[in-house]
Amino acid sequence: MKITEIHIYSHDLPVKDGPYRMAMTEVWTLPTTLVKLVSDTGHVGWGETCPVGSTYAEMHVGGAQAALRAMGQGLIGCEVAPIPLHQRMEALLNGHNYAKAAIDIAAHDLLGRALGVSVATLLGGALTDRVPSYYSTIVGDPDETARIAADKAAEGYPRLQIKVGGRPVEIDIATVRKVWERLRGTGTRLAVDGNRSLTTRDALTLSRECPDIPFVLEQPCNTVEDLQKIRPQIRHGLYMDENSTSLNTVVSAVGTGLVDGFGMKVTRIGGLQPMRVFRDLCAVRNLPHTCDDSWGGDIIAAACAHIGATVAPRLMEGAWLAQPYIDGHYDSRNGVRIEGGHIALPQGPGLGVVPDDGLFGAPIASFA
Ligand code: 0XW
Ligand code: MG
Repeated sequence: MKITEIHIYSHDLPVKDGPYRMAMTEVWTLPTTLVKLVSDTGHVGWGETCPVGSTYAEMHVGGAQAALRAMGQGLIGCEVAPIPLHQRMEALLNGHNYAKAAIDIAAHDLLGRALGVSVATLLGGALTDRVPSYYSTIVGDPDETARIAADKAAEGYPRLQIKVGGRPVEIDIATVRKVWERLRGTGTRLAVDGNRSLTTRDALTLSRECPDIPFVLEQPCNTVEDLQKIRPQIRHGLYMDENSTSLNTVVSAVGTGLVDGFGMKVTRIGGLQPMRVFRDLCAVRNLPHTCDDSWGGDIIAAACAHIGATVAPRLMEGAWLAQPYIDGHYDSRNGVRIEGGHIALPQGPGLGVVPDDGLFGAPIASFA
């Protein structure tokens, strides 16, 4: 089964009650990029990639679209199967994992639809049909953040991620303390995410001032070297998010014991094929991780839910979705939703989501 057509679409996802605010990023509207693959058997598959602005990670919408245009023609005639597809993409373009991920997700969707099985089945098999999510606060006022945290825990989220950074560390410490006052005894797991913004000094202060609060510290500082520097001195588990840009970085971080887990994004690592390798590496070393993405609509949400469903529940830290921040769905019947802090695994072949492509207007590029 070979690729005969590729269509690329651009679509805006405005942030509901925006902005979405992290330490170094504030976004109001996210332009997402969708990919539709058609095979010589007449099957269709959808992929998506949606960087959360242009400073969160080494990715931006212009880069995604340029990379997809650069690869488009060379992918016509390629086998719709993850391994030949990644080989072909590597031969066409070095890097740009987040653009390759959109093709990879579309190929998994198409293959699943052609074989009549779900993407989770292609990835090894679902262990659950109710995938845990987690809620992420924005960088905000300590009392307001604690109120939101208590509400979201009561709603059923098994885990919360509190954003910190971009301000005096004393406010971050006060925020984490107020959140913990509300969460203690609820069993809700807690991550504190600096999104690369803290100095090593402030990361150490935050950890030392909260020795009694059992959070994991997610990507507090900018570089792998910063993480190596604080690692022996912090009192909390250390998770890597933005620095884990490839399987190579993951292998080093896992092999050297630098981290206790990961916040992992499907598009940053290059799609579902590398994501399943990542999942299996983490399983070997008993490392918990998320299965999510930086932003995106129903296609990204479904991809995260399918890979998330295949992770051993004790290692699954949740699939964050942008859905609570977005109005509407690509598929009005089977749109992916979080209810009670969990995601019902989309049913049906492939991703289980069939977008109404009328929503996206004319393609910005097509290849055949
Ligand atoms: C909370 N997220 C999954 C969504 C935002 O894009 C940032 C990200 C993170 O954990 O850094
Ligand atoms: Mg993070």
